[in-house]
Amino acid sequence: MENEKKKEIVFSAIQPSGTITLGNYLGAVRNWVKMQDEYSCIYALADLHTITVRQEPAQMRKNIIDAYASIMACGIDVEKSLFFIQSHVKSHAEMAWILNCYTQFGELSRMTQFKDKSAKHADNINAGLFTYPVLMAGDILLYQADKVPVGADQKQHIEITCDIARRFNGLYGNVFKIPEGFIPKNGARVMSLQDPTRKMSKSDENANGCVHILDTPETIMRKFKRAITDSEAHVHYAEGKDGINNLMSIYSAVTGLSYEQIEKDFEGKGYGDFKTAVGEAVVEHLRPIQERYNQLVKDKGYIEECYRKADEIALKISSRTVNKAMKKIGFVI
Ligand code: ATP
Ligand code: LTN
Repeated sequence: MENEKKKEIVFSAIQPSGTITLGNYLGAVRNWVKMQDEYSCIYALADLHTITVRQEPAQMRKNIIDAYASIMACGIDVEKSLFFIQSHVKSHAEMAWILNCYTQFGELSRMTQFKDKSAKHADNINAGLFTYPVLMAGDILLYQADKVPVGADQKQHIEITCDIARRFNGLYGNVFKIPEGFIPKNGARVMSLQDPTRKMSKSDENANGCVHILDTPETIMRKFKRAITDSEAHVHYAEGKDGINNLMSIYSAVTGLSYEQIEKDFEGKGYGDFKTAVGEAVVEHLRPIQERYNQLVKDKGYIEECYRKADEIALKISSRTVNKAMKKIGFVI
């Protein structure tokens, strides 16, 4: 009887704005993989989101296919989960427009990611950058998702999604399921190896701060060996030791060891040994992912087959929600 219970729905997405980072993987994608058996999972490449920042067309095309193959290589199984490309499913743009009219200027002005990104791209503070969380809210609400696995930086966007959904439901009845964020205990906020007070990001200017899941073992080792730490040379987790805390959290996430165990294992050893151990553990963890990726990219036809199939199903599911919302609002459909 138990397994006849309807599975809860999981939705999440990632921008193909560059190569997938260790932060994306530990904060989000790894959980997507883990949730595939227990939940009915729907994942997307949020390519519509990426044009809030200027993209070079040929590079963007390449990034989309590479990101799709990378996520599959991380363990997203297209037989179990739906994995589609956002721009191929027109419901996303439609829902974003509708929800824009149920979102207040004031609440969008409070989004910290908007503040950060508009400071970073001061020459292009476009309306899309401002309404980005509304597109994201639509992504989630279209699929009536119960849970949304994301890194800690997306917490505020999940909250605004719930606010918009409650507001809409308050006006028109139960149209949207109210989702819940699902943020991992370990790896929710991987920091830059060069500035451990800032999150590791695909678009970091300092390439040494960010580990990409497809970096070669040599590159990964070099980046970890150069990671910024403090001058104490004692491996333990403590306030103010941002660099070491970050390395411990990465090490713990890939080995499964507790902080206590790590402190014990590295007692009397210096930071050099620890950095090497973290680098090696990450290299080993990523090795099978890189092998699968190298196999997958050889067959672009297969990749296309996978996303086309998923795009079609996603369109069917999401159109139902668009129609329901439009009917309630008063459109003649
Ligand atoms: P960009 O640099 O283009 O803003 P990003 O690297 O921040 O991109 P997104 O595509 O915006 O990545 O995020 C995809 C997922 O990865 C989200 O769930 C996000 O919370 C998670 N994520 C991103 N960076 C980190 C990080 N440093 N630590 C943990 N999770 C992260
Ligand atoms: N904004 C997200 C990417 C994203 C997303 C979503 C995440 C777009 N749509 C829906 C979860 C659910 C980000 O990580 N920057």
